[in-house]
Amino acid sequence: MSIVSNSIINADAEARYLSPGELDQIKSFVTAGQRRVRVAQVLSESRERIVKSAGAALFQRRPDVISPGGNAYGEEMTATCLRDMDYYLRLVTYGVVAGDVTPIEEIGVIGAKEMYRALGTPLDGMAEAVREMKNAAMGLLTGADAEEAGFYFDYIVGALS
Ligand SMILES: CCC1=C(C)/C(=C/C2=NC(=C\c3[nH]c(/C=C4\NC(=O)[C@H](C)[C@H]4CC)c(C)c3CCC(=O)O)/C(CCC(=O)O)=C2C)NC1=O
Repeated sequence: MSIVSNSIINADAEARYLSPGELDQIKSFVTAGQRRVRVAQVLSESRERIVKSAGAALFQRRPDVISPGGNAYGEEMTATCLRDMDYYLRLVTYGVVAGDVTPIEEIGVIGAKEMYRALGTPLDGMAEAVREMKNAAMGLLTGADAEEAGFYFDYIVGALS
């Protein structure tokens, strides 16, 4: 949930106006808005490139996942693996725009480890995939933009580890 809706829910629960502290936080959120939208645009527009190059890097580093017996072995499974990478990149853009990890947490983190364990998908491979997407994204962003996006990639890596 964004800082705006969160502050409103908290304030309204006590039937009060937004506090000066809450308004300050909302002010920084709004001030950084253009940057966040720019970052989300770059990532969305470059999604194919990011997933493709990160996938290649992952399979080079972890040939076992696409080898016989590997979870992503075979054309269909490899495509599903790349699809999952695209899912997490999409969630990064949600986090960037919201300025908050909650959408990522709700859509792609809660229950994810259990799900991947049940599927036999190696969690360290999944985390490595997100790390490789971060690397690819860092090549397209600089300074505060890179830092902003990096935070959400790191959050997912941490959550899947
Ligand atoms: C947006 C929220 C969301 C997520 C996160 C999600 C993940 C997700 N990944 C799945 C499968 C899968 N995920 C992978 C991924 C990989 N295997 C590896 O070895 C690699 C490390 C990795 C790629 C980096 C693979 C290969 C499968 C298919 C496994 C199977 O069917 O046996 C499945 C099982 C159903 C299906 O095949 O679609 C789900 C639900 N679905 C969602 O809706």
